[in-house]
Amino acid sequence: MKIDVLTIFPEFFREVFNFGIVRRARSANIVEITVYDIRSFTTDKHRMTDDRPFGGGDGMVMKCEPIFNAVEKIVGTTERENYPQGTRVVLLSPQGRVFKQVVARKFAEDAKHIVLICGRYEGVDERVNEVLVTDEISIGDYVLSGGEAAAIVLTDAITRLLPNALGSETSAENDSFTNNLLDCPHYTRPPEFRGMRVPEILLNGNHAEIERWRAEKALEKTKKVRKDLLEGVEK
Ligand code: 9WO
Repeated sequence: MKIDVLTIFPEFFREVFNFGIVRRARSANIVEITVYDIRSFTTDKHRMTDDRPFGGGDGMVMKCEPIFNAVEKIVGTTERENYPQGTRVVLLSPQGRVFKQVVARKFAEDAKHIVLICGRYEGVDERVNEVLVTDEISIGDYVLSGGEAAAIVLTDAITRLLPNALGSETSAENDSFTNNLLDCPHYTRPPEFRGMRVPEILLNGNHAEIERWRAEKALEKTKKVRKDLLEGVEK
């Protein structure tokens, strides 16, 4: 899988992909992540990535041209219909459909090449969305100062689902959300800390009972804080 990030703040990504599962997946060539500076695709003297909004109003809008140039260079074409099979050009935006574990799974399965476009200022010229973008995606109902943090979220969530990314010790099957449940509580040593005991059942070595306890706790927690997950309704 190839993941390319388009941003006016490439420095933002300097270290984030150098830790844990993502770092290991990169080392093992399971994923290749490249961060591109949108400014390097400008052609004007002042290397402008933004300009004033048509129709007036506050703030600036990101220009089409450098983003079209970037996609043309990186994907090979600016015609969505002609993208190589498995190409996704994603615009991170609060106006997009909401990113969920099922979406991460779908991308990890089908996508070969993901281009993540990070907006800044008041937004991106809509012609980018109309022509280049295959998926407009939001990571949740809040406004950020730009798409960069969202691009990190997608990259992390998708990379860890790629075949062999997790290694043999762990599996994505037990992850929260795989079965529409939140995760169960976890404990480690010591068995008593400042008077707080680890639940006895986890210490007795009966794995069938432990699995039953974990399932029960996961369900309890989900009912309490995320009833919508159980009802299968969007919230
Ligand atoms: C601002 C705003 C205010 C009220 C109602 C809707 C609104 N949408 C926006 C908006 O899209 N602002 C963006 C801020 C403009 C481009 C940079 N910003 C941003 C936020 N980029 N990406 C996000 C974001 C948020 C959640 N998930 C993915 C991306």
